Amino acid sequence: MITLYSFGPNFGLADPSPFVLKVAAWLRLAEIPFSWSADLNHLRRAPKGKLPFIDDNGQIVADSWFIIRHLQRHYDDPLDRWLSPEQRAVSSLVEKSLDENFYWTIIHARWIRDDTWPTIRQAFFGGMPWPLRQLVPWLARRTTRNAFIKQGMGRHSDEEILQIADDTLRSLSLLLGDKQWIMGERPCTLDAVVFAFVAQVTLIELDNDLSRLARRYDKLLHYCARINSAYFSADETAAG
Ligand SMILES: N[C@@H](CCC(=O)N[C@@H](CS)C(=O)NCC(=O)O)C(=O)O
Repeated sequence: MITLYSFGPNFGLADPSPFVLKVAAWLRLAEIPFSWSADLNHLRRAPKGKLPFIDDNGQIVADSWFIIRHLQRHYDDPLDRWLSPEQRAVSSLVEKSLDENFYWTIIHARWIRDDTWPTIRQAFFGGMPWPLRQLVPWLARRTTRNAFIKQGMGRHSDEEILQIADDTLRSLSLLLGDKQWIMGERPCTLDAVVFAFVAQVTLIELDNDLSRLARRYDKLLHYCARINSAYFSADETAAG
């Protein structure tokens, strides 16, 4: 049995991390059973200091990219077997674009902008006892802001960051077109990836410039809503 170590449901999604949601969506699309183990404290024992990681019958694998490559190897590549080499190449590059670039536009909307930060702070740290409730979010936000600046996204204005997000969303919407799945009639790894990232800005119960922009892409919005309701139960997406 596979255990997926996660943060836990929040804001109407099974997980507020696109990386955790990517692995969960991949397992659901591949029809491989798994159990969730949701706890913020998993970060302390995470092999790479980040979530997700999995335990696959005693084998620990960390990082969504390595987890999916592990699952592809061990479960006979159930989602991408039918893809052409060109489709695999596109899938690989789009995943990297979302992991390494679009992700930071989500960080900007949640952790950097002052409008959404109080909601994030309350959701992630509100249950901590005083004075940790004051100190930990302040430190976490400072660490995130430093990483955001060092990564490079933090050098752009708010408008430029939205422009970058808009370009990605427009490209994804064009890639999807009127198809049911990104590569045609069957789901593949790229569907898990696109769902995981786009749901974080369309289905998420947060209202900010990025979510308002993303919801204008109604094909992407409906695609995410369809996958979310077909593959995740209401119990899984309800914050405990
Ligand atoms: N490359 C990693 C990224 C994972 C990642 O950044 N996870 C974030 C949540 S979205 C995390 O665990 N952050 C906690 C921290 O950095 O302390 C993957 O693909 O799994």
